[in-house]
Amino acid sequence: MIKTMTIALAIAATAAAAPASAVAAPLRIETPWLRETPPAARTGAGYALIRNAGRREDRLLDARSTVAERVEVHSMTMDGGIMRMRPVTGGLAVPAGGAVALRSGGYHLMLMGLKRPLRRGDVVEIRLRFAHAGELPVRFRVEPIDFRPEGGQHGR
Ligand SMILES: [Cu+2]
Repeated sequence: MIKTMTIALAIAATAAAAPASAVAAPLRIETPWLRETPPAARTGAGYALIRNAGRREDRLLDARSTVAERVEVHSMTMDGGIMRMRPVTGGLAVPAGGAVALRSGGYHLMLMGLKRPLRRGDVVEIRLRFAHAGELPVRFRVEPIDFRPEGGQHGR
């Protein structure tokens, strides 16, 4: 019993030190990070890899955080040689047994109306709301502009 408690405390301490991933089975949010911003920036961007080990599709409906007036889910596409961002309508699909990447140049979280700059090393909670998994608080760490997640699976 005491041994079990020790292990639980050790896991809790590790989780507090490094916001590596968040799990709400069957979803797993890997390497959630925010891009650091210049002091006067009014917008910020967030990235992560969202895995779905389940047998049915889920959808990221929306998100919110206390650091911004609102958080939107955006797509980025090339349109006649111009990069365009648009809010994703109807939710972003996370396929059954698959994953969706929020990454530079693709889908991302857009923090609109930033209330303070995002500084390297800060940890910011963003609550992601999914159609099936519900609302999931995720700790995003602020990283330098040229940050690439380990493995590069969603930072390319
Ligand atoms: Cu955007």
